[in-house]
Amino acid sequence: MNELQDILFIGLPTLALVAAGVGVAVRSRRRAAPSDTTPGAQTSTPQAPATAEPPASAAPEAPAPAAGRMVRLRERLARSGSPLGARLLAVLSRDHLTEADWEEIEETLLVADVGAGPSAELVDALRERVRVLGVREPGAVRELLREQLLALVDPTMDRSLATEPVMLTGEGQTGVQPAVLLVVGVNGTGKTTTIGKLARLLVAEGRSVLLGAADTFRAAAADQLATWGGRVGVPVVRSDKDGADPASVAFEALAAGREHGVDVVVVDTAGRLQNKAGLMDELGKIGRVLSRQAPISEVLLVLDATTGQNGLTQARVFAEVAGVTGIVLTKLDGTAKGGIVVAVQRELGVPVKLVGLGEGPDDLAEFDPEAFVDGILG
Ligand SMILES: Nc1nc2c(ncn2[C@@H]2O[C@H](COP(=O)(O)OP(=O)(O)OP(=O)(O)O)[C@@H](O)[C@H]2O)c(=O)[nH]1
Ligand SMILES: [Mg+2]
Repeated sequence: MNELQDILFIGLPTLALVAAGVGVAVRSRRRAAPSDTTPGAQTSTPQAPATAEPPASAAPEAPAPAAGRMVRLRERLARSGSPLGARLLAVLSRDHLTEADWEEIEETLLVADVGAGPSAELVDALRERVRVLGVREPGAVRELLREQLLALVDPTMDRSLATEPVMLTGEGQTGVQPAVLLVVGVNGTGKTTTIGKLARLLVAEGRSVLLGAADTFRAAAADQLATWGGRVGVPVVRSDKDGADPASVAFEALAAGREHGVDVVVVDTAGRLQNKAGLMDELGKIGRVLSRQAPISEVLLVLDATTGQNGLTQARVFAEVAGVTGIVLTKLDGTAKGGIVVAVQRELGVPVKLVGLGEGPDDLAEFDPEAFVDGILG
C-alpha cells in the first residue's frame, strides 16, 4: 500500500469551520464524502460533521489596499541591489562594444536566471538595435534595454486572477459558485504565507473569502493558515486530525464556501510527502474532487525565486499533474535572480500573476511587468 492509500485509510477528518471574527453561522450537517476513481481511494466512512468554533473576539486587521503595491514592488526590487540592470547598463554604455562585451551581457543575464534561450534572444535583439540605431547616449541605451527586457517579460500575457464567482448551469451543481483557487508548490516556497497575504488582498478589494487547510501532512500547517485567516477575519475550514484526507478537507471547504455564498475559496496544499509520486497523486485527487463540484478558477504554483534551476524543475513536475494557470514568485525581495520570471513563463507558457516581496502581511503584489523591469533597471 502506498502512502497515498495510507493517508486515505486513516479515515475522514472531523472538520471545523473556524469563523474568525466575521460571524459566519455554521450549521452542523452531514455530507457524503468525495469519491475518487483512483483504485482503492474510496473512503468507506461517508459522514463528516462540520463543527463551528466561536468567532474570535478581536477585530480583524485592515489590510493595505491593492493599489500602491506595484510601487512597492519597484522600490523593493531596486533596493534589493539587483545588479542585473546596473551591470547590463554599464556594459552597454561602453564606447565600442566588442564580442567580449556581448558575451558579458549574455553571461549577466544567465547569472540572473533569465535562461539560455531568452538571454540569447535579448542579446541578438540588442545587438541589432544598437547596430541600426547606433545609440550610445546613456538615456537612449537605458530605454533600449528597458524595451527589450519588457518584451521578454511579455506584457501581453493575461495576468488577471480569476476570483469572480462562477455561474453554473446544466447538470450537477447549478447557480453561483465561489471561484476556487488551488495553491500548490514544494514545501517552504511560501504557499501558506501567500494564501494569507492573498486573502488580505482579496478582503481589501471587498471580496468574501474562505480558506481550506488541505495541507494535513504537517500538524502546524492548519494552525498557520488559521492564524492568517483570523488576522483578517476570514473563515478557515480545517481538520482537527493530523493526516486526514486532504481531498476531503478541500471538498468540505468548497461546500462551506458554497453554503455561505463566499466569493472565493482558496485551498492550501502540502508541499511534501514521503515521495514525489505520493504528492502528485494527492494533488491530482484534490483537483479531481474539487473540479467535480465546481470549475477550478486558478491553480497557482508557488515558486521561490531564489531557487533557480531547481524552481524550474519543480515547475515542470507540478505543471504536468496540476494544470497550473498562474505562477506566484515569492522571495523576490533580496534576490538578484529576478530573471526567473522570464524563464518560468517560457518553460510553462503560464504568466507570473503574483509576486512575494517580503515576510510582511501585505508583501504580495499583482505582478506588473513595467514596475518589474523598472525595478531591475533601478
Ligand atoms: N523574504 C520573503 N520570505 C517569504 C516570502 N514568502 C514566504 N516567505 C517565507 O518563507 C517561509 C515559508 O513559507 P510558508 O508559507 O510556510 O511555505 P509553504 O510553501 O506553505 O511550506 P510548507 O507548508 O512546508 O509546504 C516563511 O518563513 C515565510 O515567511 C517572500 O515573498 N519573501
Ligand atoms: Mg504551508
